[in-house]
Amino acid sequence: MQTKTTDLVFYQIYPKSFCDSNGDGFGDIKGVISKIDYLKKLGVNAVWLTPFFKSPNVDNGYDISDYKDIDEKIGTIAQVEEMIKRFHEQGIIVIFDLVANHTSTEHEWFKQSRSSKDNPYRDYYIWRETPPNDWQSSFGGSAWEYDEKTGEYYLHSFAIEQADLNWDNPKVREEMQGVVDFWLEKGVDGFRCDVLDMISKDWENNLNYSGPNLHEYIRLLFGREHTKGIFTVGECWSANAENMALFCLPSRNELTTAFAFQHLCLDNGRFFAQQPPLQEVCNRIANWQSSTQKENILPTVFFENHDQPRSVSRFANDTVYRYESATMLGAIVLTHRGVPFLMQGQEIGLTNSYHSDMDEIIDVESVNYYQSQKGKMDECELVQAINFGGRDNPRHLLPWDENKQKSWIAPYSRQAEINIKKDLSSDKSVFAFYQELIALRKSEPCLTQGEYHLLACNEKYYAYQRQWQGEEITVVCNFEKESEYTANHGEVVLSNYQSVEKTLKPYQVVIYKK
Ligand code: ISL
Repeated sequence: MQTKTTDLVFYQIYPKSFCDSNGDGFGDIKGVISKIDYLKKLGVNAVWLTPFFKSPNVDNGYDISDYKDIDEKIGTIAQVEEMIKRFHEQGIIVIFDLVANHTSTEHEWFKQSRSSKDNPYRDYYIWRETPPNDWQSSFGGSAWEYDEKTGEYYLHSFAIEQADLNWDNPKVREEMQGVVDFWLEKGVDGFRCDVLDMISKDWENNLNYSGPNLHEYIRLLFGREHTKGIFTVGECWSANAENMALFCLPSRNELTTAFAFQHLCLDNGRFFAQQPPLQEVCNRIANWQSSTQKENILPTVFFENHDQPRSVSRFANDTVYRYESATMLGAIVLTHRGVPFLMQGQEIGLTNSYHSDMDEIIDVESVNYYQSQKGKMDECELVQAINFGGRDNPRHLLPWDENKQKSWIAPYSRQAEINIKKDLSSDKSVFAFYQELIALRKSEPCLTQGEYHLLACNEKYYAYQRQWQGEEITVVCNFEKESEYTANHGEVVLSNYQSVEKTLKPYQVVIYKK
């Protein structure tokens, strides 16, 4: 990998919804290839593609039935290799998703495993005569599913159709090393590792994550001679200021960085239609910045991914101040210390999508929640909660223009008003602001190398500095109300309003340099 880790700016591609090259309603690899120019123009130099492997798609590709083959609607292995080559030609690195905790129940390993208790694959999964605990599936209901054929229960931390692998079986570890190597040989530069801290369970303390062998298992994947230099980012819900270094200190040969979620856990649960206070969200980012800096490790910086509602709707204003909100949130992601990640569509300020007809909602988590609450909760409130927090929000087909296309998922409800073509030709283009932010990050080592210092995070604004070799870049993010800000931080290098006055406007961001 040639680009220095601190210089990376990631863009997350959800292949099924990025660009559909043949009009069958599914985004595909050819579509991705056709838009490399667009990503180059934006300025990103790294992409993460969510799973596009063979899958029955109960959980949109996170239920893999063959790790070494790809979904035929999305393309062929030859096209994937071509895509990697084309990205590399443009100086863009490519990481894939490694779903190591579980497979689809349609995976050959599971089919064998469930067929009899003495099948050689039986121990690839976690079987018990009776449920040993009351673990719940993330998507609702017990995490233990009774299987009639052999009269035992298997563990599924997610959907019933996603069985947890038994990492304590050395064969499973070897298989997963094989998966990593298979894609490295095809040219991929690294992996985003799905729920990585769940591959070792802590049975003793009754936790389905952070078990005693977790770090050893991660090193088996990424601490091998040929895997040490690759880029890896773990999705680690248990990552916090205290344990982050255990995952990411370079000397440990585990991960390059990790996604932690404290700043996205302020909603009182996913289906609770109320914005968390932006001040608290920023406070948590600030804490994360300070603690990782102290430990000398690199954090990630992000607001969105394919599991999160759109940030403008969730944290700011998605109507009159949509442009200002989207650009201010973009500035936060792109001016901190660490590795920034953008979700496709964030670069044009896509909002949540509104659907009153619940038949249009298809994500397994939202559907399960709707079924479980229907009749118990007020229907309007329920619909609102699902629209506000549901995982379909980031997954609609990317609106390249105003024309709704045939699609596997309902189209984005505001496509006529918000789409890429329109944004690119607008005076207030969110894309153009992101371009400027990324260009600024590339041209100012202070933003990639500099130290982070919190100036203030109060009910009015969040202000912080980056400092490097005598240079100083200050970022002031005003929240929803006008507020006075008189400190002088030097010359203004970027703002999302035409003018910068003593009174900061709603969602105004100002970047100063001294
Ligand atoms: O979305 C969530 C439930 O509210 C999260 O807890 C989510 O399940 C968690 O972030 C793990 O996510 C990852 O693994 C899941 C998959 O559905 C998500 O899309 C993926 O990002 C199971 O593979």
